[in-house]
Amino acid sequence: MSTETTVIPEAPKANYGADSIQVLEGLEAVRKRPAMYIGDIGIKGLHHLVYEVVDNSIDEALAGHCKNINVTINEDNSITVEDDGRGIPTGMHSKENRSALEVVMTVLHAGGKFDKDSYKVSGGLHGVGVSCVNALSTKLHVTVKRDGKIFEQEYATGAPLYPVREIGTSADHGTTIQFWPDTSIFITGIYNKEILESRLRELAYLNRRITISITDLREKDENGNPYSKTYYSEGGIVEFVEMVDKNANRLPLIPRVIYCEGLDTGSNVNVEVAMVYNAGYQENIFSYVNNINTIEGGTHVAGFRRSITRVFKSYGEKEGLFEKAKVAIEGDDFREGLSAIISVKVPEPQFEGQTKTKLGNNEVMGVVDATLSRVLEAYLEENPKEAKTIIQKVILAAQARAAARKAREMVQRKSVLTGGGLPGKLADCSDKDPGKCELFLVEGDSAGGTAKQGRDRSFQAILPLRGKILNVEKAMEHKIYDNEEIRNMFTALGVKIGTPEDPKALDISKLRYHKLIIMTDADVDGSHIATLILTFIFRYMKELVEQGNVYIAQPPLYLVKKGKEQEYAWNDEERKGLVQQIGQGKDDSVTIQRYKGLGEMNAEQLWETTMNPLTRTLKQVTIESAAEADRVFSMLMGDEVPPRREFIETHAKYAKIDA
Ligand code: 0RA
Repeated sequence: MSTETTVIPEAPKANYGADSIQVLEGLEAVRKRPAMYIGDIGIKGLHHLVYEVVDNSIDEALAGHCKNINVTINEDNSITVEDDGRGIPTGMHSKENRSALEVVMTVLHAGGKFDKDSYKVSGGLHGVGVSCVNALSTKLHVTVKRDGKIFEQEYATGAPLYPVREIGTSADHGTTIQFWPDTSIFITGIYNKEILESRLRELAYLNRRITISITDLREKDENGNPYSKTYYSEGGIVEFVEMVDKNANRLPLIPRVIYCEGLDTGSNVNVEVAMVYNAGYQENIFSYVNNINTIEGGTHVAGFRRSITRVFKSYGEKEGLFEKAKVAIEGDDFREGLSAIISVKVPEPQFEGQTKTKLGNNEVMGVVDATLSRVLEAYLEENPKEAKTIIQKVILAAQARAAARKAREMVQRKSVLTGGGLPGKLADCSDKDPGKCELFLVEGDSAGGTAKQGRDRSFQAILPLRGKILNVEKAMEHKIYDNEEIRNMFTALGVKIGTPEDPKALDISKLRYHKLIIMTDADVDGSHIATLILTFIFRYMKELVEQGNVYIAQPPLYLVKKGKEQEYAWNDEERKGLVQQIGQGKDDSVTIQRYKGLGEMNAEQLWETTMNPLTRTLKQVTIESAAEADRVFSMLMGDEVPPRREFIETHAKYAKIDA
């Protein structure tokens, strides 16, 4: 037997109370209130279990002990995560009088306390550790290769089935964890490989030189080989930012990505930034803290912005490049067409904000600013041609911003002039409580008319939109406010755009409807219009998506009829089922009506199938990953037709079902 003893360092005196409380908190607490530990018990929480285990392997890799991480979705929807790290220590734990492995697997928050020299950087958004995964699994099996031996232990809902035991010898080292999520806790137990893939790919970019693979044993090709993908990035976030722009068909303005990395020894904060300018008008900044996408930003993003503004401004002034600009240059102007990845590793991150994805640690701001500024100053001195190109773009951005502000003020002024500020085409609802009200954005005046007849006017408002709305991805900002359909959306919703301090900020406290429902035809044109509307919302009213206000209506595709009996079908499978059920298998006695447009339904049918909250299905639009959402919108609305067509035809990926 191994004689190794792992000593847990004493907690600092000041923290003693909090620390002992954590240990007292048993795994039973996790099963009682799972959402408190892993966010939710839906699809997100289910996938979070995988991230929680993978994060531990990533920590091993960041400590320099692990090169390969393999994730397998097994046929029974259990998950196996295997790494070639040091292996979880298996020796007797001096205080607990049981194996350290058992302590790591069964005591909340125990994972990080073993290794005082390396802080845990990943640890997930909730950072709850692998014992939580154990608590939420009907069964978990851990295998450790370490010190020439193989050890194992199994658990049921977190309780060990037997003490850690030795089962063989091996010259390798590493940890393998297989777990079976408890389907009496989770709403669904079915894993989605795309969700895992996009997170694993992101992790491979954020933590360069780790090979991360995913295998899905549920999906085999004709030769019986399972679906498998491997992610590895030599260049890390430099390749990440290149990929983000390339996928979105954005052309670089400078030939190579600007990159910096630095470790501040005082605070132990590590900073990495990769940035590049492109010919577009969007700002695409993706920030991460300990591998977590901080969609609300925070002090690291503030430090980044401060550095960009100050360094470019002082360079432009010193070189006399702003003299002919005739407009005041503002901070925003330095970030038009800028794509960047900011990745910081912070020992004790403080997360704030509505979704707890805003970094609060003040010390990080100065570290990011200093690290980036040093590299940017050198870059500008060494690359005068690129420096000039960037500054010229900044000046254009400032001029466009001045034009956009005028256009925006026109939106506000016009809405005041038209009395009450509501667009003439809006059929408003009578209830004034935004929490109860819904606004349907409807494709075309004729479907708009049907919707007006079919709706419940007490809480449902209708705004018909004419034809294709403007593609905001390709238009400059001032053009966007010139567009009548877009102005109507802003004024109907009641949100105000722009404050003197932040001209693009949205004041959503005045939002007049808490559900915004896009209702278009169930064909390719309809999906295109829906994506145009979604793109506009994503770029100009992102907060609405983040708060879960945006939905897509799901009109049926077919009406299956026989005599007086009739049922609706939303897909081909349902249609086939109905033909079986209504026509007893004989589809020639049955009529199938294919709905191509909303206009083919009468008001009653539209209400019954698509608008009545008791019978309809809505898809709620959510942002799982800001980088992925940006990629999709740029791809959909960019110049290249084939990927767009393919995407539209296979349907909106971001949408999840809301009963
Ligand atoms: C505690 C201490 C050490 C490593 C680990 C836990 C560890 C946990 C997991 C979970 C999945 N893979 C893992 N690999 C390692 C440090 C071990 C040492 O000091 O030798």
